[in-house]
Amino acid sequence: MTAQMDEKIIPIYQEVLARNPGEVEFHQAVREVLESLGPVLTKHPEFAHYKIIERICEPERQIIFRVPWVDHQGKVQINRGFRVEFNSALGPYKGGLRFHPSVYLGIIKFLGFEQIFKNSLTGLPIGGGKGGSDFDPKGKTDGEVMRFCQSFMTELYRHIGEHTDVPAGDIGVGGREIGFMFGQYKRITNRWEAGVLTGKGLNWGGSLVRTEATGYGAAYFVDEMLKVRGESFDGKTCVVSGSGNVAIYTIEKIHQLGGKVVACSDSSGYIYDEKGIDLELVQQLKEIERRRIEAYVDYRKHAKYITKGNIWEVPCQVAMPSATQNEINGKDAALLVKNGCIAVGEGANMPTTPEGVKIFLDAKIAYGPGKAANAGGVATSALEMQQNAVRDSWDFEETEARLHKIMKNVHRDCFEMAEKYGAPGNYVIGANIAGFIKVARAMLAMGVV
Ligand code: NDP
Ligand code: 2IT
Repeated sequence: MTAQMDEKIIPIYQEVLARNPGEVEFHQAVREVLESLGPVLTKHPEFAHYKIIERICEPERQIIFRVPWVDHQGKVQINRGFRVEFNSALGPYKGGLRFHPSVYLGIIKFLGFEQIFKNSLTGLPIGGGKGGSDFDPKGKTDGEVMRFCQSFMTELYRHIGEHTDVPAGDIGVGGREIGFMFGQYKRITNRWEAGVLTGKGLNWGGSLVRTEATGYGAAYFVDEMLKVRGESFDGKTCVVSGSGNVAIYTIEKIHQLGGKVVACSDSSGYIYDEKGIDLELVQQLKEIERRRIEAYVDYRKHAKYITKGNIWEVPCQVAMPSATQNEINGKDAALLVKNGCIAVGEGANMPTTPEGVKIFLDAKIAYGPGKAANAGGVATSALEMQQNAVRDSWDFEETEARLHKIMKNVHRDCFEMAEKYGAPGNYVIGANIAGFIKVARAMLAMGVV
């Protein structure tokens, strides 16, 4: 496993295991944070006295609901919907909705738990939450997706609001789904309440740069880690897994910063293009035509498609996992390091297994964990909320400059906190402690609630 857990914290973790049986991803996310917190409790006995860690591990509210809808053949379908409102010490619950067949409570809870610390790291007033459904948007018609989203919102609307809980996108939820959900929320409540959802369209309350924000932010974070080491993206060979929202804009920013991305993927396989990925083509295939990444090689004959291939076998200096949880295991991590990888920035949430994280940390490469590296998406959601609150919209340059500054600050806070706690260069410890302390202080101030 990874680091040792402090003996004061072991019973807390055991209680989490006992109270949440079978939720393995949630256990993994909690363990990774708790392993960093021993020295914090030693320094701050008041956090232990007021059971801050125990309270943070228990969601404030968990909502599970039926989502019935009618498919294009007239058949009734039933999915399960979730919203876990984890922690509201710093602001309204904030976090995305994931639509993917693998979704169950353990995945939503791992994501919601991570979101608490990520949102804290942004420095903006947002609490942590997450939601979603086991609905699979793949292969569904626009009409089916609309009816599903309307049914989902017909229950969710009573739990959310601009000052309560503000959902956004995640895997399987992008601009199309946010539009259908916003339309249904508006209809049911008779309120044009922009701040209830983020990731909206640009002509109805959305913010410029939100679409690009997670990928851009992740590349900025890696750029900061490289700078500390006297390096830059310039001329570096990079690999970005996934080919969805986060992957696409990670590739774009890496190319702007002088790197060359040679491979990206979806759940069926990966493409390798030694000349550098043609991003316009990927966008056409994925964002407009909604096709598989395999189609890339129909247009770029020199490129290769490797069915069911492992993208981490492609030698690179910078790796940015941007698909899903646990996509890099110990063997993949060892292979990346062996092939000369010097930096890993996680666009996805928890994409590296604990064994993989240990290998990156032991090799002392620059490793930016998701809750820090991918914070740019939710940060720009918070900027969207700010614009909505004052009925304003900022231009692209201003919004991107704010995102860039936020990512520099997230990097600096993690870096400095790691040094302060005697673990220089360890962004896992830095992110966990910096994210935790802000939430813990707020909870302490608010009493036992
Ligand atoms: P998208 O739905 O746009 O794209 C997801 C991509 O990952 C697709 O290429 C998909 O391939 C692949 N993928 C998804 N699930 C799996 C799986 N189980 N196995 C293999 N590949 C998979 O999602 P996003 O780009 O928005 O999200 C990607 C990651 O980034 C997630 O971990 C998400 O939590 C995280 N994230 C997203 C943010 C955002 O603002 N959107 C913010 C911060 C983090 P396929 O089409 O074959 O399923
Ligand atoms: O994991 C994440 O941070 C997101 N999916 C974005 C959440 C948001 O509210 O913008």
